[in-house]
This record gives sequence, structure tokens and C-alpha cells, in this order.
Amino acid sequence: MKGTTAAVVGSALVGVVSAQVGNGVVQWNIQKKHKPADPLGLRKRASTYEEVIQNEQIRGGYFTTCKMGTPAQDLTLQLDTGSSDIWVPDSDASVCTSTKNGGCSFGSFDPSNSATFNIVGKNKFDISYVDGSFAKGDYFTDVFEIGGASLTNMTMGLGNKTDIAYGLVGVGYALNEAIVADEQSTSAAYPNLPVNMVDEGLINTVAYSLWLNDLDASDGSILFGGIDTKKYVGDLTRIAIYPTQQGLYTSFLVAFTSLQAVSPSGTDTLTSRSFPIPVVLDSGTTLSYLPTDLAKQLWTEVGAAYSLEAGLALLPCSMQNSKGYFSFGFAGPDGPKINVTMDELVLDLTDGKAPVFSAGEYRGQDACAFGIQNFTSAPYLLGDTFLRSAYVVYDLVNNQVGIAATDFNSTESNIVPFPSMSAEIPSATVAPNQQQATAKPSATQPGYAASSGFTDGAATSSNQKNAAPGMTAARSFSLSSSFVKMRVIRAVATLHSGRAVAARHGVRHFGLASRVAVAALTVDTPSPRWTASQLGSRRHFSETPFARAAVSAADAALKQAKELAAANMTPEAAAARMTPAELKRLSQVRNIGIAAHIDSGKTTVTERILFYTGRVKAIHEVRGRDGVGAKMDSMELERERGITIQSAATFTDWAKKENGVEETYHINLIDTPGHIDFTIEVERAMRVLDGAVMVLCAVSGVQSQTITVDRQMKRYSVPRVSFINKMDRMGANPFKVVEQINKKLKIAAAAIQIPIGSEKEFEGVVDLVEMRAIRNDGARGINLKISKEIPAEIKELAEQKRNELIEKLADVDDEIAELFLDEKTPTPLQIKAAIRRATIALKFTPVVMGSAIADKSIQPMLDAVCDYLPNPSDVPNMALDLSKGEAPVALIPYNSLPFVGLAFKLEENPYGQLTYMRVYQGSIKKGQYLFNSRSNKKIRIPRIVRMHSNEMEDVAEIGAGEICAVFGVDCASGDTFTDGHLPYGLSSMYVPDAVMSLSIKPKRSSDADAFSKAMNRFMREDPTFRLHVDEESEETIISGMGELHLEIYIERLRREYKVDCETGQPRVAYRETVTTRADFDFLLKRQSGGPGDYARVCGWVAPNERNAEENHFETQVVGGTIPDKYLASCGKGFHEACVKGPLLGHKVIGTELIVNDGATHVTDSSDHAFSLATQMAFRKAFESAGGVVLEPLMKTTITAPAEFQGNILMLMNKRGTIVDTEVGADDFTMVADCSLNAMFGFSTHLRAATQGKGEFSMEFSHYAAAPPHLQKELVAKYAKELEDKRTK
Ligand SMILES: Nc1nc2c(ncn2[C@@H]2O[C@H](COP(=O)(O)OP(=O)(O)OP(=O)(O)O)[C@@H](O)[C@H]2O)c(=O)[nH]1
Ligand SMILES: [Mg+2]
Repeated sequence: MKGTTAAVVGSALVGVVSAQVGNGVVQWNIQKKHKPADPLGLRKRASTYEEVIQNEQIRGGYFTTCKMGTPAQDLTLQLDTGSSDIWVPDSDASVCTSTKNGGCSFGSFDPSNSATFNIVGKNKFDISYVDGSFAKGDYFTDVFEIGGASLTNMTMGLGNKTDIAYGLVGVGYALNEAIVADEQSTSAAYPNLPVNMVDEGLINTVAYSLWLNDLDASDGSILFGGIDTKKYVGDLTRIAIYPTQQGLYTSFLVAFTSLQAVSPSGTDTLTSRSFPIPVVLDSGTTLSYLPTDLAKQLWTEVGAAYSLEAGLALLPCSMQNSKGYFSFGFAGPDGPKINVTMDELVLDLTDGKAPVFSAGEYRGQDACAFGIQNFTSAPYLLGDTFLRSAYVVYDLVNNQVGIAATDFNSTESNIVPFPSMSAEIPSATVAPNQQQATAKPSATQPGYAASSGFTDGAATSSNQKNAAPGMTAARSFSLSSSFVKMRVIRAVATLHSGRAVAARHGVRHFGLASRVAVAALTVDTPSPRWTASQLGSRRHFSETPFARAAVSAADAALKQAKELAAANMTPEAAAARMTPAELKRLSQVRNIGIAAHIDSGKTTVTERILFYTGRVKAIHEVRGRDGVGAKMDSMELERERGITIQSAATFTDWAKKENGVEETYHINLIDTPGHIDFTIEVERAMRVLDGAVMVLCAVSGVQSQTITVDRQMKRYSVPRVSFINKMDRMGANPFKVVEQINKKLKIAAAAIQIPIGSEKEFEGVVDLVEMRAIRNDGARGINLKISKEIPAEIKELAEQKRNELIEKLADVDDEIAELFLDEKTPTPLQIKAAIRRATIALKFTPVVMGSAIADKSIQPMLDAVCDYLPNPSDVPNMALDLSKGEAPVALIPYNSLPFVGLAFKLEENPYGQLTYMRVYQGSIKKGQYLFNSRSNKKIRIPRIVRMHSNEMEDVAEIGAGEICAVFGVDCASGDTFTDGHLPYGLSSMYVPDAVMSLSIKPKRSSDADAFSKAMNRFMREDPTFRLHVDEESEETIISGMGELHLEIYIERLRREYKVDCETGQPRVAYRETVTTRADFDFLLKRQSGGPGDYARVCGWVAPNERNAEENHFETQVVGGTIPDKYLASCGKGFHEACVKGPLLGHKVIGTELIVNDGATHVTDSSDHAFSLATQMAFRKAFESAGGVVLEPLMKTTITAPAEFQGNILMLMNKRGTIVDTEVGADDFTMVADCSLNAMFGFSTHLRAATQGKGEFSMEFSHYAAAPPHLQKELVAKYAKELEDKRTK
């Protein structure tokens, strides 16, 4: 069964793939409606596309005019957020040829008249809707135009058989396409309209805004790729879209959490057993559908009742004059509210004369449909009757909806495009407290206080006016005559094949969506981001090359976005301006970092690189017997301990030989430490490098820090070559490692080599691209023996792995996919080009292998670095234009452009302060002046050097795209330097927070000077190392990333500065926060003879839902009860109070303080008084706001031989929660979330429990409330300390 499905998916998509690539180059007719300023004349920027849509009341829904085919055929299609395919009726379909119902007056499509029409899925298109209507036929590709945007290769459905006389433009999630449900496979998805627009560079991200005008205006607009800030009033608020239980995003499902009826006579809070109610925002549905219990309350408020004849709740048409409205609340108590007035909720039933109530209390009045109807099961729908009042932005990348009240009267326009792929909705703030969306409101019945106000003024019968509130049960009526029903529901496509049947049987069945909706709403975490890699993994990324079609959309969109949003100037465009000499220079520069799990052999590999490139004359091992030590581990401590502590930079030239031609590549290389405590070193290396070599151990594969460095590489978009080291080790299994890279790191990877011999017999590799054997020869493997003879016993394996490589490439590269589909074998040149393209595009990593210790196969790895990693002009590097609100601008590694460089690392050496600099644009000469764009200082560069570990080499000039170090520059790590003409800044790197600290003091007081000098230096060099003096205890406290981190600095103090120190017990960096809201009204009134202090502040303290790590201050004072300048002092007071929490004196995080009222005194109020009053108010409110102590939880990974599993389990049980255990052939790995507190001295316990054979690593994960007993103990201890101090 499974096989057949797969085959079907395959054949469906073969067409799609070949159709996409078959047409060759596509030229886009990009119309820029909102062309940005273009200083360099080279920018290409994605724009926004707007289309007016018309409300067709009788047909139900909003329609838009589009063009399709070549020559273009005009069509009017319904716009639908509830489905995701574009489809049109075939002009041969009987619904169009029959004249019975007027045929297809909105237009149908004649494929025989389009030169660009191409069938890509014969009989694959099959969609049905909840009202039983359907369309079936072929999937095809053709030109499609909407709102001035033209897409030449749009996949669409052709309705050969359908009972709907017009087509649709579904703009929902691609995963909601009919093909996905029909094939029951997410990998069948194709890039639908919004994704394709991104793919084609027309817009920057998969998002659009939709606003429908009011009912009378009969039109609306859809704006792809942007928002129009003039089309809404009030705030635009972001709320989460909820995924299915499988974690997939398929519909615009949001949490509807409250409903109020408001009229001149009063306000009612309406209730439902179903709150929080999952609702789908669906522009393809005319009316809105809510749970019956809630709908009935709405009907009671407005005097509507259900008519069996009409199958709808009806009310008198005159109710459109009612003054009442309904206020819809979303995403919890503090979420956005949208008011829907009655004139939007009373709809004509026909386009002719309205039917009349023939009996009952409304007798003689015209009957209209009420805009809110009932459904009996989830998901409920908010259709056009709701959406007309809401301006909605659909962000399909961040899975958020931006919502605000529509500005019906707007005549102005201010379009703001999304700046880049995955950018959040512009000008929108996130709804606070969204996790409370899951809370059930208390269920009491409304008092119907608003009811009479709804009918006042609307000319309803006197009966109604006199009816007691809430009394509609007795209402009865019938209608005057039969009438043509308006088409009220089309709505949510029922994508399951079985669903149409269910719908026809009158069962409201929503398949996937309904099964998932309610449960999904109980998820209280923010929705995860929809990234290309997540999609890739869900879509069985590696199963088949056909899956490529599915992910290409996201991948291409990301790539495009990176090029466009990031730069608005492609590297190609930059290259086009360069001289051939410059291009040649750059094409031979590689800036690379070596990063990996601890001890995987980075430094050993680097040592070989330096040796083979002739940079060092002899190889010295890490902790080798010769006592010299590896070049890159130059610090004494590194050599002793055999670990890298500081990253070290070097440069070298590699003469790469290819087909007898030698080309010299200039490689700047940084060897980084693997231990997590020194993670900042990896972070800053990744910030400035263009590519990386990720080293893995052939036995251990992907380990905990591999995952950390993977994250860092992804954070800075660094392409990588993967090198499997230690092929000589027993149990080496490179293919298992390749699989782990694919699965655990979720990046497509394939071996481009296979080993010759294994373990001790490991001799070299077979190069799968050229199909040749490469072995090392001569002393220390200095020569390479290359042969076309592949050993017979691995020939078959080589063929197999080469095919796997090609298949993998077909997944990520169009050209190889095309060859693959045509069953052609790519040439080595084509394979190489594809590997390079895919690697630089971050879609793939080629895997090479060797053994550094045995001097095997390092040179082919260097070749791979040159072949597949980018040169500085291949990757977009961005600066922020400080004069334009930090708008991103591209930097071009062109020597003659103005200089821009980043100081990424500082180091003190005997000659003074050394500043490592990455030159992004322009060049510098010795003696030249540069500007520090942070401090605005002009400085002279007296000396430029290239670093070679701890040695340096003077140079007179350094070119664009290179790395160097400069002397005598006073700056901080992360400062940007320019030539003084460009107002640019470079975004700095991510610096993790410290998790532990200890008190420290020099043993001899005479060492105080040396101590402070050393501390200043360490802090300047290492942003993760911090020092402060505790006011109360007057102790000096140092804090950092872990025990080893601090231990190393203490040791360096001793060795390098000869300062011996006393240290206290390691302490955990606790945090404090509040858990609920607490109001305060605080009066500070002090009189002491002269001028006193007077300040009154009112407001509240609450958790900061926007950011659990940051504090937020806000003023909501109306009427100027506190003047602005004092409000600023309140803010200052609050932030000061957060430095030292009330519970432990540790930092307060994730807290907000709002001031909304207060009072001043003519003479006694001052900045000081308000700051103080706020601090005191905060401290007082902290307790009632449920103040808690937070402790850091550490993600701890322990690896040990399998026999110790029991011991480790016992050790860990006491310390944390075990998250994962993986048992390998010989050893096992356990991952646990542990309290840092419990982990001090853990290495000793681990050693004892595993006879010294266990290893562990620890990384900060998040803050969580400390156990109550510990909190109590800590708070009591702190209180006692304070008390002791007071009484001292
Ligand atoms: N068997 C084997 N051992 C190796 C190989 N390469 C390195 N080692 C050993 O692995 C240990 C760690 O090597 P390093 O080069 O210091 O590893 P590293 O990745 O630089 O370590 P950190 O910088 O501390 O993260 C040393 O004992 C090396 O001798 C190899 O190819 N095979
Ligand atoms: Mg090392």
C-alpha cells in the first residue's frame, strides 16, 4: 500500500519538477509599485503586490481578477484563505458549457489556447468543500498574474469536472493543498501562490495582508508581502496560529477567547463551554460559525432565531441600524479585541426582493440572515462577516496572524513591505500572556443587559421591544415565499477524499483540521517557527529526489530572501563590478573556522594543515611526548591540559593541484575550542568567517557540542564541509556519522569519499566525484598517491555511495535533479559545481574523512575546502546603515570601496593590545586612519599583522575579505571600523549570559594592582567573563560560563600575573521574577524640615510576556497626573530595582512594571522621589506578584561505557530530569536537564561512578523556578545576611 502511494506521489511530482526546470530561464516582469531609494543603482528589491477584490454577495465571497496562460485569458476567481490551491473550471467542463445556470460567467480556462500550458499531474487534482461542491481534473502549470505580479510557472488545478462555475485562488498554507490530503503525504506539496511569489523574488516572505471593506463598499484588498498601516486603526497585534497535533501548520487556526455584546443598554460577557474556541480565519466563507451555545446567546441579544426553511438564523433587515456591536477577543485576556458592528452582521438573503416574515412577531418585516450562525463541532469559522471588521496579516513563516480593527474610512495608504524572509510582521506587537489563551473563562450565563439596546432604534416590532431580556425561545415565524438562497458557505476545503461524501450526508466533517484543533489549543508554548529545515525533515527530505520539489519552495525562498532582503544587491552584481584581478584574488581566499565537539581532533587536524601547506616544518601533537605541543594550542595551560581554550588564528597557502594545474589558495583559519565553557570563541569565529570545517569523530559521530556548533553555524549562516576524523579508531563507522548529520543536524549530507581499509588498516580514501583512490605516501604522508584503480573489494560500495551522493544532490540542486529525472549521469564537473552551489546555499554539506593522527587524507580535505566553501564574494555580508534606521546594506569585498571592518576579538600580548579584524569592504594600509563607529573616534593604525597562532607577521596592507590583526587600537570587541565616510555598523555577536560565579580576592594585598590589571584584560578579551563588586558583602565576584571557565582564569592569574587568589564556593547565578500581576498604589511622603520627598505612583507589576529574560517599563498615565520627566525617573527606578531583586539580591528578569496614575507635590516632588517611590513600590508589590527564585537548568550530556549505565542513572536521578538516553554498541549517552546547583563537583562523582571512563558536558538551557525548599533556604539566608549587616 505504502509503495503505491509513494509511486503516485512520485509520478505526480515528476511533472512538477520537469515543468519547473524544463522551461529554462524565466524572466520576471517585476513591477515595483513601491520602489525604494536606490543609492548604488544596483539594488533589486522584492516589492509588495496589491490586488483589489470584489464582494459578490450572492455568490458569497470575494473575487479577484487574474490572468492565466499565453496569451493571457482573463478570469475572475474567488479569494480563499481556507484552501491553498488555485484552480479554474475548464471551458469544456459541463458547468461552463451548459447554459442552464448562466455557464461560467466569471470566466473559464481554455488550455488549448495557451502556449505555455503544461499538464503536470493527470487526474491528480481533486478538491471538495464542506457544502458538497467539488472540482476534479489535472494539475497543470502556466503563467498566472495577480495584482501586477506575474508568475510564469504556477502549479494550478484544472476543473474538468466541477459543479462550481468559477475558480478559486487559495492562499492558505501549502500543506493544505488538495494533493497533500489526497496523497496523504506532506512531501506532495508544491509551492503555492504566496510561496511561489517568494521563490520568484516578488515578495520577501510568505505573508500577506487582507482587508475587506465594509459591507456597503463591496470590495477589499489583498497585499502580498507587506502591510498597509493606513488601513487599520489602533494597534496591530500578533497572535499565534496553532498547528495540528502533528505540529503541521495547515490552516489559520487561532484562539478565540472571549465575546462581549455591547449596546447602549449595557454589556454582556457571553459564555460557551467551548472557550477557548479554535476558530479558522477563512475569507472564503460568507458567514461566521460559532458553537451552538454561544451562537444562541448572540441570537438572543439581537432577536434572531433559526429558520428551518432558510437553514439559517434570521432577523429583521432593519436590525442593520442597531447601535449594538460584538467584541471578539483573541489569544487570552490581554489579547486583541475586534468590534463587529450590527451593520456588518445583517445580510440580504437574495439579490432581489427580500422575503418577508409572514407570521409571528416580525410579521410584515423584511427577513435578513444574521452574520453569525452555529456549528456543532470544531473548528469554528470566522468568515467574511467577521473579517470585514478586521485587518488581518497572515504570516505563514512565523505562523502568526497580525490583527487590528479595519479603518473603513481610510483613503490613504502607507505600504510597508516585510523586509526579509521570516521577518516578523512590521509595526505589530505581540499579544501578551498568550499562554493564558488556554484558560477557560468561568461559565455564567449572561444577563442580557445589552439586549434591549440592540433593538432600540432599529425598527423592530413592539413585541420584541417588550420582550423580557433573553426571551427569544417563543419567537416563531415563517417566510413569505420561497427564495433563491444566497450562497452562504463554500469555505474550508474538505481535502480528504472521503470528506465530500461526509459533507453530502450532512455531517460536518473537517477531517484533519477538526481532529487536531481542540487539542492543539491546549499547547501553551508559542508556535515553533516554520523553517525550511524543519519542513525538510518532516517531508522526508532524503527519501526521494522528488521531495526536492516540496522543499525547493522554502529553500529557494530562504536563499532568495537572504540575497534580496539581506542585500538588495547580489554577490553576482557585486562581482560584475570587480576587475578580473580582484575577482581572481578573492576567488582564491578562504576564511574558515574549525569547530566541533571537544577532543574531536580540531587542533590535530589544524597542525596537519599547517604542515602540509608548509607553514610549520614539523608536526607536534596536542600533549605530545616531545613536550612542544601543537602550534595552535600555544598557551601553557592548553598544552598541559591538552585542550584548546582560546581560538587561534593563522593563515597559510595551499597549492591545490588539479589536472596538472596548480592554483594557490590563501586560507585564513581559526581553530576553536570544543569545550562549552569557551563557546564565545566559536561564536565570534562563526560571526566573521565565510565557511567552516565541522570535525566529527568516526566513532562518536554527532555529539552534544556538535549540536551546539551546528547551531552557531546556522546562526551566522556559515556553510560547512564535514570532516570525519579518527578513521583509525576501532569501531569507526563514517556512514553512521553521515546518517547522524542528516538526522540530528537536519542538514542534507552525503559522503564524497569512502575509506580504503578501516581502523588500523585505514589507508586513504576513494574520491567519489572523480572515482579515484587517494593514499598518503612518504614521511608523515606528505605526498599523495592518486590512482584510477579502485580496490576491487570496495568498487561496488563506491558505486553505491556515488549514487547516494547524486541522489542527495538531486534533493537540493535543480540541475542534478533534472539530470537525475532524465536518468543521465552527471559529470564530475557537474557534481562538483552542484556540491559547491548547495553547500554555499546552506542546503548541503559534503562529507570527507581521514585520520589526522595517522596523517591520512588531510590534503583531500583541504581541496574540499577550496572546492566547496565560499570565497568572500560568494556570501552576502551585511552592515546596518545607522543613518537610515539600521537598514541593512550589502558590503562588497572590493578593495577600492570605502573601508568597513569588524573588531571581533581582542588580545593582549607583550607588544600591546592586538585587535583581530575582519575586513568586509575596502582595504587598509599601515599608518592609515579609521573611525570607530561606536565611539566616533578617529584612530591611526600603526601596525598591521597576520597572526600565526602566537606569532605574527607584519604586512603593509590588507585587502577586502581578509582577516588580520591591528595594533594600538583602543576599542571593544564587536566595534565597527569605517573609513569615516560610511555611517555603517555591523551587528555584533550573540553573547550568552553567565551561569555561575564565585567570590575572589588576591591572597596578598600587594597584588591588588596586578589583580585588577589582569581582570580588566580578561574582561576586555572575553565578553562571557564578568566581574562585579557586591555592594553588601564588598566581595569581588567573577562570573562565567562554568567551573572550568573560571578555574582557567584563576590559574592564568597565578601564572601570568603571579597573583594567588582565594576563592569562595561556586555560586549559581539565580534570577528573580514575578508570576502574577499585582497592583500597587504607593505614596512616598517624607518631611524633614527642609524640602521633603513626595511621590505617589500607581500601577502594577506583572510577568513580561514578551520576553521572559527582559524587563519592561511602560507608562499608561492619562491626564498628566505624573509629568513626563518624572515618568522617566520611574522607569529608571524600576530598572535600578531590577539589578538587585528583593528576594536574594540577584537580577530580576522577565518582569514588567506599568505606571498608570500618581500624584505630585508642588515643592517636594523630584526625580529622586519618583525613582525611589517606584523602587519601593516595586519591592513591595513583588511579593504579592508571586515573586520566585529562578535557577539555571543545564543541558547535561554524559557518555560512558554501557556497563556504567545503572550507576549513572543513580547519579542523575538526584540531579535532574533525564531527557534522552541513547545506547550505542559500547557506550551510551544520556541527556538530562539538571539544576546547576546539583552539578558542582560532578566530575569527581562521575569519575568514581565510571572508573574514570565517563565524560560529561554541560550547557545552559533555561531558567526555571528553583525547588520551594531551596527558595526558602536561599531567601532566609539572604535575609539573615542583611540582618547581620544591619546589626554589625
Ligand atoms: N585515534 C585518533 N586520535 C586522534 C585523532 N586526531 C586527534 N586525536 C586525538 O584526540 C585528542 C584530542 O585532539 P585535539 O586535536 O586536541 O582535539 P580538539 O578538537 O582540538 O580538542 P579541543 O580543542 O580541546 O576541543 C588528542 O589526544 C589527539 O591525539 C585521530 O585521527 N585518531
Ligand atoms: Mg583544540
